[in-house]
Amino acid sequence: MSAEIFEKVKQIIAEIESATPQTKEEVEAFRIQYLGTKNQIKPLMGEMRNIPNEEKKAYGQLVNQAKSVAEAKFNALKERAESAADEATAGDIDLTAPAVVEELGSRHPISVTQNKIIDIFGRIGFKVAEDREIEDDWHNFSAMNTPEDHPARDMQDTFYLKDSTSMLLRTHTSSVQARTMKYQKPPIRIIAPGRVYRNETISARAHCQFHQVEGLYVDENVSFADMKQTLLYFAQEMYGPQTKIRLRPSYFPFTEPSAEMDVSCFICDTKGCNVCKYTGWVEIMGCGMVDPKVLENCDIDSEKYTGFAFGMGIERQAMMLYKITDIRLLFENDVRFLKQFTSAI
Ligand code: 2U9
Repeated sequence: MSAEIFEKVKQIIAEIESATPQTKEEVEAFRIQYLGTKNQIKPLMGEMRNIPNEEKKAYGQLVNQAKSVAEAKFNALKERAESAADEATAGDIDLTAPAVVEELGSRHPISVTQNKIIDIFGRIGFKVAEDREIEDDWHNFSAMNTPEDHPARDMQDTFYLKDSTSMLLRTHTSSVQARTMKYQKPPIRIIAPGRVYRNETISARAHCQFHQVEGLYVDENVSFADMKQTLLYFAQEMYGPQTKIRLRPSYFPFTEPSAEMDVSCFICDTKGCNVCKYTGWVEIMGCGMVDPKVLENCDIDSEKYTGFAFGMGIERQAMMLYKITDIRLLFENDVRFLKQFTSAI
């Protein structure tokens, strides 16, 4: 009786070894038959009760052998099927096809221009100062000697925070410099780049948000001549070594005397073109000697110290450098526009 049962297990092992399932369906049928929940090997263990004690060990080993032969065969079949599938798809790959090129991003022209300005002033010792965009009225206007009834303070011109008459979106980065003067003592040599906000109607030439770089140099004996030479250096680094500058008298509440600075037109070299509107000159910034009242407002002794300051719109510089005719292009983030600018800085 037990010999018959032994024979049955050996037969099943032989069947497993000689099985040659080919298709996916045949391999699955093999798995169900020998390894599934109702497989043919399981009931063989139940036969153990009919095996004499001295043969039980050998019988158990034989049934386990059947199980491991089935598992090994199934694993081999599975591996063969997987590599066959790989080979099938390998045939679909066109090794001569060009590689997919990952698109590289590019720096925004405002960042490129801002970095260029920071770099130029950095070379003559100006450090970058940054601070908050939501400011209080004092640092944005009062410290800067802007009278209570100045139009810039009007709701029409400045974005105030909801339900506030004193918190606002800064209208210039001068507030950064007011903070620096209040909390650090001279010598101060900084440039303040950053985003500013003004309640303006959006057009090709103006936007309600734009970027500025302002500069400030405060020390003993700082003169108008120092300012002129510093700004000439900047103009020639930015627009080419042949660039000439021209200062025209102007007015700002925070500087006295004040001036507007033009550079000789880098398109036509002062011969006259539509960029300089046939004047030969292009305005690039405002500047002046820091008004003594601004120094005093920020607890700096105006008898001992003097300073010069300047301010420029980065969009204006970028538009001139890259011949961009509509400021709105700088805020739309259209990749077809942005892709045209590549720079290492
Ligand atoms: C302090 C004292 C004085 C910064 C200055 C200008 C002149 C100026 C405009 C240029 C175009 C603003 O972006 S724009 O619209 N700026 O003309 N800005 S002097 O004067 C300061 C700054 C800080 C403490």
